[in-house]
Amino acid sequence: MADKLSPSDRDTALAGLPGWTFDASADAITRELKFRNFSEAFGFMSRVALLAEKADHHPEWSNVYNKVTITLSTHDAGGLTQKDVDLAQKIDGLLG
Ligand code: HBI
Repeated sequence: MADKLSPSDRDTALAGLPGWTFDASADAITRELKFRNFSEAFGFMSRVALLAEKADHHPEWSNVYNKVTITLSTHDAGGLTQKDVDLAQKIDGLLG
């Protein structure tokens, strides 16, 4: 199982993920995205789902029309780990 990131490792990781915010109460990172319409939002979610399944690491997320809110945390570890940072980077990579 992945270990929770130390506060300094977390800060270093967050500095490289400017679109994400840290939620201390959940020990998780969150990003909210807006697309032109539902079809683009859902297409993006499909691409994230394939990445997540491949990594066996899955987002908590919600979608309302063109808005997608993603929260990443490692449930097995009870907080933020490198797995979340890796998935956040892959998600950002889809955004071009
Ligand atoms: N996704 N976000 C997240 N956190 C986990 O701990 C996690 C997961 N997806 C699959 C998974 N763990 C499995 O490895 C275990 O639950 C078996």
